[in-house]
Amino acid sequence: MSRALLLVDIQNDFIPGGSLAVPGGDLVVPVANAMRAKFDLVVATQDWHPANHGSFASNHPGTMPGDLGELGGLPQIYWPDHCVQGTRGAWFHAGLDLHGVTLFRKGTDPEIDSYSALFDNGHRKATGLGEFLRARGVRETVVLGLATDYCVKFTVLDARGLGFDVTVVEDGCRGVELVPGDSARAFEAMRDAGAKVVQSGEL
Ligand code: VGL
Ligand code: ZN
Repeated sequence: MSRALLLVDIQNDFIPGGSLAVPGGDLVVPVANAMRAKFDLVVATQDWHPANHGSFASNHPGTMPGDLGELGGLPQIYWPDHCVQGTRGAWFHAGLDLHGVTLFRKGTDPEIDSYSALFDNGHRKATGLGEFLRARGVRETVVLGLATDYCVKFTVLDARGLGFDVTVVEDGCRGVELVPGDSARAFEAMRDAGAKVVQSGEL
């Protein structure tokens, strides 16, 4: 049985100074780098939006970041422009060790958001990451990154839904916390779905 490390969206726009900064987002980088040596297979996901992406408040006149709207028939939080394809904000934190890492991009369709690395938000299409992992004999995924309350959470829930064993590294994650307590609630939801939540030192 083999396991893979999933590094979720450790991109400049989610790091303090970025357009959708996650408090303490930079602190997950050393945790990610320290974990790498324990894994043969490491995947890094990248939020990768076109400039006209429908999750951006700027593409819905009269709305502001943080507003709740709609996209493709689903409720959608409108975000600041972030992780626009080809921009510095979409690239990984400069300190993240990407050696030998496989990249998966998501959120490329302007009409569809994709918090999870495995499916879009409406579960209409798989990204291919689930198949990629299965084809390599992966049964267990270890997940960390940004943000706890969005992309980490939905990646973990979808991985559980596909039948993977999932361990989340709590100190390797940070949340947006639009509402205080969102990260704690996200970890609860992940536990309820059967994920193990651990500290990096335990692995
Ligand atoms: C994310 C909000 C919008 C994330 C991505 O990576 O958690 N959050 N796009
Ligand atoms: Zn996004």
